[in-house]
Amino acid sequence: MSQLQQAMTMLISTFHKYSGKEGDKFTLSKGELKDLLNAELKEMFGQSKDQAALDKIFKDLDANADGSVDFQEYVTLVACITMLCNEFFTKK
Ligand SMILES: [Ca+2]
Repeated sequence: MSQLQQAMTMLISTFHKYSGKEGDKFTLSKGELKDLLNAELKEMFGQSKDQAALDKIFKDLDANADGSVDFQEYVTLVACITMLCNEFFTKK
């Protein structure tokens, strides 16, 4: 597999590692999102002990406001972070 294909596979498997913990297997609950952010993205979000901050992130991500973060909403988050990283590395 190419590096990009590996990255896509990792993106998918990371989502399912957390989405399968409780409730709907194919969406992230607020608790699952918190675990994912703390374990996988803590350099970007900090260790989020602040419930209000987590509530806001969750609300912003839950674009269709159904109370869970689905795969599309998760990929949007990762894509946004990736774009910010790219801007950081290409800034002159
Ligand atoms: Ca949703």
